[in-house]
Amino acid sequence: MPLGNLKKQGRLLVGDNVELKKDEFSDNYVITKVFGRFNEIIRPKVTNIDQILIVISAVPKPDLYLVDKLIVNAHINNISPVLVINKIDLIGKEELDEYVTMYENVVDSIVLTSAVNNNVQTLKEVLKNKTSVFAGQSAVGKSSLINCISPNLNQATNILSKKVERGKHTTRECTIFVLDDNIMIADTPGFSMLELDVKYNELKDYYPEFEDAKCRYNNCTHTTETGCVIKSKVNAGEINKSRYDRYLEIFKQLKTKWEREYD
Ligand SMILES: Nc1nc2c(ncn2[C@@H]2O[C@H](COP(=O)(O)OP(=O)(O)OP(=O)(O)O)[C@@H](O)[C@H]2O)c(=O)[nH]1
Ligand SMILES: [Mg+2]
Ligand SMILES: [Zn+2]
Repeated sequence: MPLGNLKKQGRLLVGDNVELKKDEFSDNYVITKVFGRFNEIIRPKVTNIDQILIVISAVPKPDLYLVDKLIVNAHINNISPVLVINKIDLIGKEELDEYVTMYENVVDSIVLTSAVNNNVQTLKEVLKNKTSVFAGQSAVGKSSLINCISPNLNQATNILSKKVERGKHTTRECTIFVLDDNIMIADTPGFSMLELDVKYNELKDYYPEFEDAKCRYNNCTHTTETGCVIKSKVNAGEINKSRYDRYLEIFKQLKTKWEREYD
């Protein structure tokens, strides 16, 4: 069956491991088997991924709700989340420090890059011997970074729309590249919406900074309960307040959705 049809039916995803057989009568190969998947995510739509590279940049301004949701999604699917702060040639020190402190204890690593200055050495190290996927808003520089890592790929890139400082959705489909040093990396179209597939009272399980909290109630959601250790830690400045405020908002949205669907 042609590749396109298998993809449309959802029977084949970018990242799938397959068995190929050479066609007897032509130079074509046919897929005879799709092997089992160890994980599968919907946004970006990929499978068998070791790490997700969440890319943010100075412009367009990061949507930190999207970043937090991508991290939750990574943890749900046992994928290691890495934050890539790109366009560091444009970012002020204060803003950079803010992102680093906000996420240093939340993601597995933070990598600073600049595609215009060809500053991708650390990123290359992080990619070695792994299958990775880029995720993030349009125009943060995902395809530009891939081009720096492997210039002969020459992925299309495009400038920001000046008026609204929004990307132009240049990359249209997800493509995986096999590079030297055992690097497999998928470039993906930028996106700004992500729906989490998690029950509101389980959201807390995917926040590393909430781990081992000894709140008064065992099943404390760290929202309105009395005797909540997490709230005290936020007030004491031990947990990042803006991450916590976004947690409360995402919790509220998930709860409203749940009540609409199940109550
Ligand atoms: N100053 C600066 N500009 C960059 C950097 N990286 C990328 N850009 C520019 O940002 C714009 C968008 O880059 P792309 O690589 O197309 O962004 P993308 O994330 O692939 O966007 P989509 O494919 O739409 O999701 C281009 O004009 C790039 O030249 C960087 O490190 N510094
Ligand atoms: Mg792109
Ligand atoms: Zn609590």
